[in-house]
Order: sequence, then structure tokens, then C-alpha cells
Amino acid sequence: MTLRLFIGNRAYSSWSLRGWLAARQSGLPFEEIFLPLYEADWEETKRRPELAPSGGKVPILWDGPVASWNALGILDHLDRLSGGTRFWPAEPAARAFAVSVAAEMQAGFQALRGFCPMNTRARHPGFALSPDAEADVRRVEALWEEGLARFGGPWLAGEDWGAADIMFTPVASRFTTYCVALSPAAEGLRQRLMAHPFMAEWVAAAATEGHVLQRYEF
Ligand SMILES: N[C@@H](CCC(=O)N[C@@H](CS)C(=O)NCC(=O)O)C(=O)O
Repeated sequence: MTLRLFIGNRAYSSWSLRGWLAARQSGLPFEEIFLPLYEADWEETKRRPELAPSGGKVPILWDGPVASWNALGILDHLDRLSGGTRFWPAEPAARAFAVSVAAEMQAGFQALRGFCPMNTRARHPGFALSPDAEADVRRVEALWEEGLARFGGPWLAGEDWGAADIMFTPVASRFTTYCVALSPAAEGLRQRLMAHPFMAEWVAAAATEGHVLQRYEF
């Protein structure tokens, strides 16, 4: 059964990025359906039946008649489809940490997400964070430092790139765009997340995708 992943703009859609990284990491073949976000016909696009389960949001993954949405929902489905070895560490403490930080990312960091929207094509040297966004940055930095220290790196929960890294790669992209200063350990992880081959492929494709949205260009 072919997997179909509906995604939005590569430059701006951080949740699409998570879904797409997860699909690549599964190793399974999938069809990618690009829906340009917030164009004049977006309200109509949102009403496509394929987006009904997610309430008109991307990403959404269809596995035959089965839909998964939300980054964690997609990760869980792909984890089981691909045999349960590609996304979460096997070691219990590392796995508990990875699942917990992934859940914290799914549900939190609202200030950072709102104040620093993802734009893989932009750079803002000297960007001043709001106090709430700054607090979110410091929480991410602390989680990254903890993961690296406890599980030995080079990734967030140990030696294998996985679901926790997928969840935080769009944050690494924001740190890059807004030139956020990080501790040396966290900065190292930011660089590794950005250099991962899947992320490099996404960023390169974003550079030429067109569809400029003024609301994210400042
Ligand atoms: N929590 C969801 C968020 C999905 C989401 O907000 N997607 C945005 C694009 S990044 C979207 O589809 N926005 C369209 C809209 O709200 O009309 C997830 O994990 O996928």
C-alpha cells in the first residue's frame, strides 16, 4: 500500500518538515503531495477530504485508508510500519527521555514558535528575542545539553538520529534563521541537525520552491 504524505511549503512549514523527515527515516517509499499554504485558494484546499482528519492541517499521512496526523501520530505509525527500530532508542532511559522531549516539543514552546516562525531561506543577525521566546530557547538548550551529556551524543538521545532529533530539527532551523547564540554543546547539536543529509535535502529544495509568503518574510 503506497504511503501518501501531504505537506506544505518547505521554507515555512515546520510540522511538514517533521512529517517528511519521519517518512524519509522510515525507509519506506512514499508519495509526497505538496499543498502550497495560505494561497488565495487555501480555504478551498483545506476542505479537501484528505485533510479532513487533521482539521485542514498538514502534514497528514495516509497509509491506504488509515490516516495519521500530528508529528507524534505520524512518527508512531511509521515506527510500527518500519519495524520499531528506526525512531526511538532501545535503552529504556534514553527512550523515556526521547519520548518525553518529543512530547514536550509537540505541545510546547509556543512563544518561540510564534515569535520566530520557521523560514529556512531567511537570516536575521542581531534578532532580539522576546522574554518568553528567550525562556523557550533556554529550555531547549537545557534539554539538548542534558540529552548529549546523559546519552553521549552525537544526537539528542544517543548515537542514532531518531524521533527526538526529527522533532527538534525545525527548532535548529529557527536558531539558524534568527542567529540564536547557544552554549557550545547545544551549538554543536544545532550544526549536526542542520547538516543531516535529509535536512540538507529539504533546505536545498526550499531554496527553489517559490511561493513566497509575506507574513513570514520580515
Ligand atoms: N500540531 C500539528 C500542527 C500542524 C499545523 O499547524 N500545520 C500548519 C502548517 S505548519 C497548517 O497546516 N496550517 C494551515 C492552517 O491552519 O490553515 C502537527 O504536529 O502536525
